[in-house]
Amino acid sequence: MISTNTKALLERPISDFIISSEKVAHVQIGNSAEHALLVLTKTGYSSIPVLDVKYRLHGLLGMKMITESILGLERIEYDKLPSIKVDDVMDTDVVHLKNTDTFQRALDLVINHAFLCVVDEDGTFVGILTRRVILKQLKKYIYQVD
Ligand code: 2BA
Repeated sequence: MISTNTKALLERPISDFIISSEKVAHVQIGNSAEHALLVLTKTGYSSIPVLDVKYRLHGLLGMKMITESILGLERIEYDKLPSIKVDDVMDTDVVHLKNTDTFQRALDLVINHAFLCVVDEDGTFVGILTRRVILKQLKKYIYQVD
């Protein structure tokens, strides 16, 4: 039996918890793997969104995808980095949230994803929801009800 308080938390809109797009490190379609490697290294994030000029979400890019793309038989072929495009190596099968989704859907999804991209009704990227933010809200809730 779900209490009224829990129900209220699960039904809260995720829009309250989004890290807005201007604060999110990203790369753009057409960028080289060399540029993406720089962004990932400088920001310290293991995976970031890939957007187009209109801020539409196309995929996710992680360090592993770049490394795999330059892995030769006997060495890492760094010289290939400038000619590889992020479009060729990104993961396009991205589970994402709509800005109208609830905390409950986000909670279900952050079990398997460290963060989720959030898009509006036009498919424009509005930001991300991280596992950290969800856990902080859960912690706040647990201490309140105890
Ligand atoms: P990761 O980069 O693997 O980071 C895992 C956790 O490590 C983060 O969890 C955060 O607690 C910490 N962390 C890593 N890099 C950090 C940094 N530069 N500054 C502060 N803390 C850092 P979450 O905060 O839950 O983030 C989950 C994932 O969301 C991150 O995984 C990253 O892929 C993505 N992410 C978070 N904030 C981002 C941002 N502003 N731009 C792009 N991607 C972001």
